[in-house]
Amino acid sequence: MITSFFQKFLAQRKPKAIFDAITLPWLDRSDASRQIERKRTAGEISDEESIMLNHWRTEGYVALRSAVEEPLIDALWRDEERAWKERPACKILSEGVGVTMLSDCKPKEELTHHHYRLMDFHNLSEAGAKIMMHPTIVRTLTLLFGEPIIAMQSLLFEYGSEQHLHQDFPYVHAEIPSHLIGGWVACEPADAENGSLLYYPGSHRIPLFDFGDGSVLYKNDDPKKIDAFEVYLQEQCTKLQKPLILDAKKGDVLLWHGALVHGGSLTQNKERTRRSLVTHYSTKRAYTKDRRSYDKTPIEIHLNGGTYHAWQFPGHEEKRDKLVGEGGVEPPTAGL
Ligand SMILES: O=C(O)CCC(=O)C(=O)O
Repeated sequence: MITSFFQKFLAQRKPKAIFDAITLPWLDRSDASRQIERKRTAGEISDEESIMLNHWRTEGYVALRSAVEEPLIDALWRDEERAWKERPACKILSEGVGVTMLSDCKPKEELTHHHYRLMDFHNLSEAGAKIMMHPTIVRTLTLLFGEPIIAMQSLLFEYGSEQHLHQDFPYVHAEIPSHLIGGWVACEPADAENGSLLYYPGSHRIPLFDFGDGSVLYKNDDPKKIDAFEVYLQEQCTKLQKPLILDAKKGDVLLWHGALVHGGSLTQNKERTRRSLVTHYSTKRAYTKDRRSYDKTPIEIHLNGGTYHAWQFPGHEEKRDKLVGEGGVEPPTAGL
């Protein structure tokens, strides 16, 4: 009785932000290593998968080397090139400008900076959708979440983002904040010189930052909270091992926990591109509406055992039947 009063008093004095314990993904629970071993001995997962799942549990990321076929990546970038010429309905996020339509954007050569990304290009490019929902990626995500998965959004980067250290869940809102995984597909070699992904192994386990009233989410209310959050992450990460900079070959994939601290490393050679496709994934349970059209019933597209949503936007048509063929080796025909 005294203890519980004391605990309650302490909890009130120091508000904590925590993920809801009931809905935590299975690998974030305290019995995860026992559950992995149980599945391995029951033959539900292989020895290699059990090693990967334990790595995820302690480090917060997994690398899938040579997972995506190069012709599929080449098809995606042919679509990207065409999009800049033909300017279909597509959003672009660029530094100092925010989100605009691609049709309103200056020609690429006239942009004064390289920090731009095409948003949800998978809705225009069949190759993009096939990469985002690649069977190896979907299978791994399904193992990591332990339930059916969905892609929430994708970002197509041409150059290193140089994005500050962050965790994804405060900004990319799943209905269950702990149900979030980031995926990064190297569309060409990436390393420290062209500003590859930088990440702190094990940082998915640091105490969560309180954005106010115990909330783990940033609600676009006060940019000063972002500054405080970044200072907090930096402080927490100095207690961990040194960050890694992803050294990737074309077709390599990195999946990271929604709470892993990461960012874009500073680009040493500004002329060198760093093509990559980033996707944020959740579970079907935790992402039931399309964030772009909250008032509409989402149109689900099923691919390779995973799901994503069609884009319900005036002027956009989801032309799945006319896009790049199997393997991504045909030239792109439509969808742009
Ligand atoms: O690709 C990068 O440089 C950073 C991407 C990232 O941090 C994100 O999309 O969450």
